[in-house]
Order: sequence, then structure tokens, then C-alpha cells
Amino acid sequence: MALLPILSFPDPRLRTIAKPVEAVTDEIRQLAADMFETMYKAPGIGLAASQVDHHIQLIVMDLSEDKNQPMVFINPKVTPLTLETQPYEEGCLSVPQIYDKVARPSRVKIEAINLEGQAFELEADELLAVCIQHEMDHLNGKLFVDYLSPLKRQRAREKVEKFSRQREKEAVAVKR
Ligand code: K1U
Ligand code: ZN
Repeated sequence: MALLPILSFPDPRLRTIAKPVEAVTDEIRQLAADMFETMYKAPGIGLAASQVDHHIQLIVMDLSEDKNQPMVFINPKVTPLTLETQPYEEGCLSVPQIYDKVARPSRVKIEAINLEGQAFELEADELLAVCIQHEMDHLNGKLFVDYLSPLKRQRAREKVEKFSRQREKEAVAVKR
């Protein structure tokens, strides 16, 4: 297993549109395992392959407190089941330290493939609905800060750039 570097806003690679996975191979299973390790360490509750610079339609997620309910979505399709939207305070591992409310449809249908290559379908609400829509946006090159005002997005960019510079400095200091 391996920890993967997470791309940070405003890295242009985060804007890449992910391609469908053609076959669920051992390479895909290894990438999913590495993504879980990266997500748990961060810590986070979801991670899209786009965030670790792999531009394929693969999402991992675990919403449980004990980190023991891993979910994998390959080639996911998400369809809103209601016009009603619900605001939720979102965070993003690619936009560290920024949290803000985004309104999204409160119930969705998810169709996807699992790591055994089998198709499955489920209906989601609450945090699962929020998180899958957030991760789908990553696969489509969109970030939650895109829903915010230009001023908030600019402030977020400055804060993330400052945080990334600080993290870089600390990494150099540790290497010495
Ligand atoms: O996609 C990502 O960057 C992961 C993101 C998922 C997400 C969280 C909240 C709303 C929508 C999508 C995160 O995991 S941010 C970190 C986070 O929410 C969290 C971290 C530790 C414990 C509990 C939550
Ligand atoms: Zn995110």
C-alpha cells in the first residue's frame, strides 16, 4: 500500500475530466487500496481518483466513525431523485482548511460498478448523497469552491496556497 500525494486547489490537473474505467483489474484494485490509505490518513470521508492525479472514474468513501465501511464506486452515474436541495457544510482534501455550505439535491440514485466488476444501484440521502455528488464533481473537474462567490473562492485560493507553502517548508525541514 502507498500514500498518494493529493492535488491542491488551484492545480489545473484538478480540472481534468475523468475517463471511464474499461476493466476492473488488479491495478485498479491496488489504486483503490492506496486511495483508501490516503483518505484515512488525511483524514477524510471520500476521495476521487482525480485528486490523486489519476483521471479515471473511481471514487472511494467511508462515512463510518470506525473507518470500517469502505465503499467503492467505479464509473458512477448519479441522478437526482428530488428537486429539493439541502445546504451542507462541505470540506475538501484538495481545498484544505476551507469549509462552506453548498446546496445539492437531497436524494439521489447511484449506479456504479464495484471492485469485483459487478454493477450495483442504491438510493442515497443525507451525508452519502452530499459526498457522492461532491466526488462526482471531482470526476467532472469541478470543486465545491466553484459554487461559492468569486470573492470567497479567491480567499480560499490564497489560504490554500499559503497552507501549501507552509506544508512544503515543513517537509523540507523534516528531510534535513
Ligand atoms: O473529496 C474530498 O475532498 C473529501 C471530502 C469529502 C466531503 C466531506 C464533506 C462534505 C462533502 C464531501 C472530505 O472528506 S473533507 C474532510 C471531512 O469531511 C472529514 C474529515 C474527518 C472526519 C470527518 C469528516
Ligand atoms: Zn473534494
